[in-house]
Amino acid sequence: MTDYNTITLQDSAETTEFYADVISGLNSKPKTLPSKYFYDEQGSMLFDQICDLDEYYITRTESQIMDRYAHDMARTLGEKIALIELGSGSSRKTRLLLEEVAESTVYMPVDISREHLFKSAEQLAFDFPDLSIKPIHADFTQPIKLDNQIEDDYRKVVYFPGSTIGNFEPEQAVQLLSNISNLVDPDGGLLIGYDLIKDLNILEDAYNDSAGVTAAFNKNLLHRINQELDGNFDLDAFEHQAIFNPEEHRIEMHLISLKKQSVNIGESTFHFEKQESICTEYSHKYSMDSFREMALKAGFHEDRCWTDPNQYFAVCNYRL
Ligand code: AVI
Repeated sequence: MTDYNTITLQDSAETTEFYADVISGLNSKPKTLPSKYFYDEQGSMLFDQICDLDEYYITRTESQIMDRYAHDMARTLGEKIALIELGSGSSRKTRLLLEEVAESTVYMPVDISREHLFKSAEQLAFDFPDLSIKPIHADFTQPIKLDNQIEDDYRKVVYFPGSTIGNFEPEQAVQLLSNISNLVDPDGGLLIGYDLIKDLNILEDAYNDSAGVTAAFNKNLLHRINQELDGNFDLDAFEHQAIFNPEEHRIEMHLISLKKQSVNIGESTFHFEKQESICTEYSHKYSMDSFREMALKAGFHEDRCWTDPNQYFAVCNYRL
């Protein structure tokens, strides 16, 4: 195994935080669970399957944009950049960008799932032997420390693909973008992919796929609570639901209790009414104007945008 010089989180600290977030989410009204906990090993695998679904246009469309414009993007980013990718770095779109970036690039994938991070970093190191890779095991929703891993003459650029920014509520999204602006210094940048508002049926089908993979992905969160936090959720007593909220411009994912029931997690007990929901994820969709406005609140100025012919998705470069 490659001996990476990495920054890691403590397992016990992760479990404590997971427990605290689950208890607080299930005590709130309406009940919620944070979507960042979808991504254990099984959840990451299910998410990879979602990305290959016909209905899930997001990955395919972003890949098409990268296929066509990665060369252009890499030229826009320039030489001597530290490319800090937030979220998993195993995907095809990352590869398309890495194939085009200057040789001097240092690639720093940041991920909360240690397994996924190291596996994909190993694979990338094999496929891109000349690329300098420095994985960082961290929760990118918190300010990230790079601990002098980058030389001073490198420009920091955060790459945040996949429309993951959409999983944050607008206020949190601005906070995250502000954290990114602090991380990259005044000469740094941001290359970000986000999902555009489109026909309601296309949106809802993407989150209610016919093979039931998204449903399994959603329910895996309950399985994870059972396994890691001593829970006793009956997965058959909850149903996956995904609906578009036109006022908030977002897909909302829920787990609906199919009966009146109680669930134990460790020492705590939670009561559910029949049809009561746990909201597990928001996936916000933007217009190019609304996203530009939001980025500006964090100090980022739009430089260039690349999109597909249907205008389903956008990848934009920002400068401070
Ligand atoms: C990671 N994120 C951008 C996905 C999305 O589309 O919001 C997560 C997802 N949830 C259900 N399907 C995919």
